Amino acid sequence: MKKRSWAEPYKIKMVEPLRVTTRSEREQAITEAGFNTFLLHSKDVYIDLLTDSGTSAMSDRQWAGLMMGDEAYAGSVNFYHLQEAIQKFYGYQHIIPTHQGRGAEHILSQLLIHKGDYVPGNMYFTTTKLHQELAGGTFVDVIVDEAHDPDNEFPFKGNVDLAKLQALIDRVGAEHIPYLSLETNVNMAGGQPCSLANIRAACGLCHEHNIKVFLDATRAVENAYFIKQREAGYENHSIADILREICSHTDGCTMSAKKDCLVNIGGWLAVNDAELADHARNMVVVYEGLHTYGGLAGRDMEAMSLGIRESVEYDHIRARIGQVEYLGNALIDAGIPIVRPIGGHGIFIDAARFLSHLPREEFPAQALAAALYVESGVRAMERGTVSAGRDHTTGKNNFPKLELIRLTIPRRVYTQAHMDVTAEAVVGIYEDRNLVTGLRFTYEPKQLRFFQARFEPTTGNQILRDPDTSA
Ligand code: PM9
Repeated sequence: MKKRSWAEPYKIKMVEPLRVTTRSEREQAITEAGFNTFLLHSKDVYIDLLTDSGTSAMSDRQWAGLMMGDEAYAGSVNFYHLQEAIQKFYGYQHIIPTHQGRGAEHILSQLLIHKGDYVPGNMYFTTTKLHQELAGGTFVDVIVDEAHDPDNEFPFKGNVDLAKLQALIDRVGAEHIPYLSLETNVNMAGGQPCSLANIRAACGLCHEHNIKVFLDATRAVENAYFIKQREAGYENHSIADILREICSHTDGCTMSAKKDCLVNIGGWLAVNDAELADHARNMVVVYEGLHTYGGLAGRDMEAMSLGIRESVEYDHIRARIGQVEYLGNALIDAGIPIVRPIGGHGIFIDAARFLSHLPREEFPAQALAAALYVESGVRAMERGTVSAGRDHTTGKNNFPKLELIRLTIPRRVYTQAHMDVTAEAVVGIYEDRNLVTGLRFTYEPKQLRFFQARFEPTTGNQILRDPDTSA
């Protein structure tokens, strides 16, 4: 049979012009931004692949939903729509809206973690781990070893290593483990999924020991798509059914709705335990807003409830992940070292191999993100040593096994032509990669340093000398 291509399952109704800059404008912009792509002004960015968080395009139905915002302080109709959508598609009973994902992480961590506790998780996420630490806990990585190897093609690199989890239980005792922090489509591993068999087994092991399981459901729909593609027995299940099954094994979830749920702001905490829900409602009114809005406008909750319904449509999720695969395959074909298999929300380039002439102490991933911006106006995010921060006890840099930059694809925003331009830019730098210089800190914030840190090149004053113009 002849190959049948898919195309984006939407047409464009409104456009937002992009500004194309010159190389010297970009050199000036990145220097002023301290070689940190987080500190660039978005007006200076051509294709913005910093994050898929809050950057999705909403549908016409969602924009219409904004007009139906009920901005009552208490009991907004939009809260009940949101609650209904979460109960239907995620299956949890009690819903506490928050301004975004970290608001939910804060509440959950403060309620369940005691000083001296251990929180196992399938790889760290920056804000999640920090909230666990601020509550007095210590994060313990229990992801499978395959996740740390960018070339390993294991289809479920997000899986929990049950032996590592058991070893932690044996070492510290179940009473010092408040919950397993289980992330779907693990962000820092490259957007890699967990299998349902593994989710079932990990949750079973925890529940046997009276340990709860809280899902980071931020990209659970993308995980559900990979289960449908890769896990035997699920090929004929709907995305909605798989999502429900994932959640059914857990005790609740935190959610950054800025990703899967197709909105620009929002989050929620969901739990099945009525008493825990009560405690969470008491906290949300202190830190976020009333328990029926949690820091959100009524219209935001309406857009979210509609986004949840759209997110599980097969055509949507196939095209969303298909676009990421399109970019990934273009880079693989050009010989660029990327994390494989291609993940769900972005392409993760192995900066340590790409810039093998730079030592880890000179932050190759940070340098590559800056160089890519100078080369093309494409903005990527560092996901390596700078993101990993310092060890709290020794004060030394953590050197994670993965030193990556992430080209994150916003949902329903860019076309395949933008993916072509991005791939060409990466290949352009790869050809001149030895010209990229390392970086050192000029300012290092104490927490979540990657957001606001500033750097300077270790040699010379340019991150990437243009071979055509430099002497
Ligand atoms: N993720 C991302 O770009 C946005 C901030 S970068 C620190 O990937 C997971 C798996 C996330 C996530 C945010 C959050 C926090 C929790 N879990 O940004 O607070 O990927 O809504 O969510 C970002 P909020």
